[in-house]
Amino acid sequence: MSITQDSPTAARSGASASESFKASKERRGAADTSPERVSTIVSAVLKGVHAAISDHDVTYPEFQAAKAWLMEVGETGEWPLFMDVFVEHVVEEVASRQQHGTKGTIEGPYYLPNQVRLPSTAVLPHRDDEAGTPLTLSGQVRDLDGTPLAGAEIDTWHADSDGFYSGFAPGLPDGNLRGVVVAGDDGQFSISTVQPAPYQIPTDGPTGKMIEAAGWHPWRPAHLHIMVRAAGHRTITTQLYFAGGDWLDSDVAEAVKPELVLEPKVDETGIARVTYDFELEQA
Ligand code: MBD
Ligand code: FE
Repeated sequence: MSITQDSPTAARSGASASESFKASKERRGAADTSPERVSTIVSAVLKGVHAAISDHDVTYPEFQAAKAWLMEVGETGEWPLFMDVFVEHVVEEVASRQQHGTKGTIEGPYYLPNQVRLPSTAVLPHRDDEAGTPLTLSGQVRDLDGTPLAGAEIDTWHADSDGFYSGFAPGLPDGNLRGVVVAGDDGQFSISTVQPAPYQIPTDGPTGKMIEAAGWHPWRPAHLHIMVRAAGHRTITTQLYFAGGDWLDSDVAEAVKPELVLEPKVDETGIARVTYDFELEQA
């Protein structure tokens, strides 16, 4: 790890994640929630907060510190980061109760739409001197009944071998280690890239400071983010992890599922190879 002078600051990655979220489709007001349902959910959230205060004798200084901290999360733009790390996994768990096929998991704050489209056998955009173990993920996209899904899109993004995401850290070329791979007529794909490093929540922002104040660790295990789309099918948003990697059993974002852990084998040329097939249900 080289988290030295060109580490992304929390302010920058948090603010970039906020800008990216504001530009996305998932906007306030789009949920169409009835007043009764708003009342039910907001009451439940407040009840939980009230219970935490009452059960643990929260003091005035602690209450004021909490207010200052909440303001700082907003001012630094870290709400998307905080929400995706500490809350999204439960929303995903609820959504997944109705879903079949490949397991999903959280999207997180670092997806960017409209990345370069690549053929079914593809190398993700990377720097000439991109560090990290070469990694090739290949597989097939299928319907639940086994029919190959021709032209399915495998939209992939991941951190580099220092744990940084392009678009959210300084010094990385736009689109680095991001791409939309289009499966062939047989639904097959092969994506060559490099092994990502674990991701550390920026320790200099309010999310990182809260984690430190609680004595927790700020790490996510190494992962590939993948969104799989095919006409007439439900889009899967998921992540793939690596067996034996650090933080696999203690992901700060609680987003690891056993079905999503890969076991790549390094071949004689030094490339870590692994296959993973995606199964999409009809929309
Ligand atoms: C990430 O890379 C990520 O995937 C999630 C879910 C939250 C923060 C950073
Ligand atoms: Fe991530």
